[in-house]
Amino acid sequence: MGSKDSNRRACGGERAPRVGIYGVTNVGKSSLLNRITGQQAAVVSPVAGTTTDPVRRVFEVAGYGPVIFVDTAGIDDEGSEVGRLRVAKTWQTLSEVDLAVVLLADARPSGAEQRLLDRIRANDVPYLLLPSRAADLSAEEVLRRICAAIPGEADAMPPFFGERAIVAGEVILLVCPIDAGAPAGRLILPQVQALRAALELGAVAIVVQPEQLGEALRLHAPRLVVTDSQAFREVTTLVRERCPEAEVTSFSVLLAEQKGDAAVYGAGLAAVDGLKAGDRVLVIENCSHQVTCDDIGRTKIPGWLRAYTGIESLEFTFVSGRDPLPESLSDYALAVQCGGCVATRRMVQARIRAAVRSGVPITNYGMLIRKLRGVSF
Ligand SMILES: Nc1nc2c(ncn2[C@@H]2O[C@H](COP(=O)(O)OP(=O)(O)OP(=O)(O)O)[C@@H](O)[C@H]2O)c(=O)[nH]1
Ligand SMILES: [Mg+2]
Repeated sequence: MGSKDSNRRACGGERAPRVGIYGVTNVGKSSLLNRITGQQAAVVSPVAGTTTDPVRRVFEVAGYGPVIFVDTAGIDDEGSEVGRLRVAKTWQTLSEVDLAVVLLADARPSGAEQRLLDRIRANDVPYLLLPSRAADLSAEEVLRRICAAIPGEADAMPPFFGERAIVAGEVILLVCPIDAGAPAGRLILPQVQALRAALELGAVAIVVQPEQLGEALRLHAPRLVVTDSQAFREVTTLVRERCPEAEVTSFSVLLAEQKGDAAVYGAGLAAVDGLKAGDRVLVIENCSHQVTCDDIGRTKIPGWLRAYTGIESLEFTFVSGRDPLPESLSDYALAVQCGGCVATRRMVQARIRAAVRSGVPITNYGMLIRKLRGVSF
């Protein structure tokens, strides 16, 4: 377990891996969760279909760190409409988990279990098979096997500043507006992640609001300027004028590179110029927050897209948090994915794959805003 621990520390360690528990109804999924956490986390009963919504429980594994376990509804619970809804919730969790623990009822997988394994493989989720009820394994042994099977995040997650070889002592300037959209009393996650990554590189991190950028550029010659997407135009203009050798990017573009797929997003961006009257645009956000009047995904992006294309009749659909993407994805002319700061890379990648499979061009908030707000690179 030690090497995984150092892997997770290397990437910041703030994200606990998620482990889903899957199998047919009554196979002992909830009992296993309770046994390994030593808690009554999930309801257990002999009635098939006891677990309905996924149950998530954080558990600190000795010598490893926190793991989020996700207990799910049995995948064969399809005899009723409500059962089918339960199973659909189980399938959704496949885009969030880093490891699937599959409890097999018998030595050989049944038809339903085989379909489960096919789904897991189709979602590229690593999995661990455990024998029926895992009753002859101690909780410690089950945890040991699970932790050994969780892929190291550092292996999968590129560094926050990507391929930029930033040298200790170089200045990274972060532009963080404290406006009506900023949460009270704290920075948002991408800003914290950028600060942390800059410190790890030994860079000199300077943080300003857009109004103080001119003063900061008078005092420092940054190698990299990272701005909130909304201030892209002003920040780029000023940096080009005062410090032309500095690269300007945004938190959302860095996240697009780290968790998304810059090439797919770049190709998706081209679809903006082909949008037509009545086209449908899907806006995908991974966090869930109260919608405000100047909400970036709900208000600003639709407004900027309508203004840029001159097409008032664009129709927008919004997906937030862990909600599933619409069934009829191919009805959309464009999908726009947020940076995914609170999402796992796997979750963002799953959504990109779904769009690509349906032939829907997909791009990212930051890259789209950079285009719509008239900054050419
Ligand atoms: N003897 C024995 N019984 C078990 C074991 N694990 C679970 N059971 C029993 O099997 C029944 C179902 O257990 P659950 O943990 O609720 O099964 P589940 O897979 O979560 O079921 P659903 O939520 O309905 O999909 C309960 O009566 C448990 O007491 C085990 O290891 N040994
Ligand atoms: Mg259960």
